[in-house]
Amino acid sequence: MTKPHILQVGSYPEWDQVPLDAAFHMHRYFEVTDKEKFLAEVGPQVRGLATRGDLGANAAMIAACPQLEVISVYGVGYDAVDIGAARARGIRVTNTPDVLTDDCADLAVAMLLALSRGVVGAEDWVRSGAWAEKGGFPLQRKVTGKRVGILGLGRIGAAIAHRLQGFGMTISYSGRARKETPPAWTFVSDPVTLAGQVDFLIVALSATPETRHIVNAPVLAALGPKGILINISRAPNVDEAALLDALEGGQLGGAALDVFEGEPHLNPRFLSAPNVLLQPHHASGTYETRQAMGKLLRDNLTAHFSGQPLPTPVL
Ligand code: 8YV
Repeated sequence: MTKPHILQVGSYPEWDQVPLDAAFHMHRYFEVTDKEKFLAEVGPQVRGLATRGDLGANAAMIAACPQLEVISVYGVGYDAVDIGAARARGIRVTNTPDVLTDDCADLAVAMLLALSRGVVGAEDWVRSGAWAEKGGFPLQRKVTGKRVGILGLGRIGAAIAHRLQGFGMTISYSGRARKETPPAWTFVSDPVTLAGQVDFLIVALSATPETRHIVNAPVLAALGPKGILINISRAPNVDEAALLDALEGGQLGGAALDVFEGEPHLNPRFLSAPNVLLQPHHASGTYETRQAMGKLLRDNLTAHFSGQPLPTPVL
């Protein structure tokens, strides 16, 4: 049987590329220079598209593939896929939820602890000789028993909250609706009110047009000069200009960020902003999780082309 033609938008580790090449005719979009010409040549035979959460599939790419049946996303966030264009043509869309929930929650907690306790600065304090020269590292901020607000209590947000409950923290959350939660967790309908009640605000929302800049100047002002923002969702959920203004002006205590507008080319103001922890969009970046994501990416494609139910459908 002819192997289905798949447009591969971005690179995958070798352990995914080998089985993909064995099962499908992979057209490596990311390797060509003239992408428009490449799409015109291979698009008509493409039946599937393999992409990543950070890369997605825009309307032009989808339109260039008139036989496209399925888009498989390596990642839980499918905001970079033009869902409207896919829906209009009845194209299936899948992602890789659940297998990365723990890693994303673990990194959110690690970022909160690292920033609040100054772990990166303390490492530099030792390495630079400042400890011997200047004495003890400056005092930092306690985490246990503090108040945390989760913006978006989905799978990842809830996993973060369960972890932080272990630190004796008071848990509040905001989102479209109240959720079934442990009784001690408090639902707050408005992000500004939530931010005003917490020491740490963690953004774990899926990115949609409705959530764009949901963390804006009023939310940051409510979080305040001792408040810490943590974003492991998507950059557009945060108004970066307002965030940088608040950090530089001392109106926000600090920020730990795994995602950035224009990543990997982030706004250079972040490099000199006070009390920020910068991470390279690696919340799902462990061997175990990325191997599970790759298998789920392949399983969705294999299921589609063998007429089986999709393991993790979005659309
Ligand atoms: C990316 C992510 O997919 O799961 C997501 O939505 O953002 C990440 O896991 C990752 O960058 C893989 O390329």
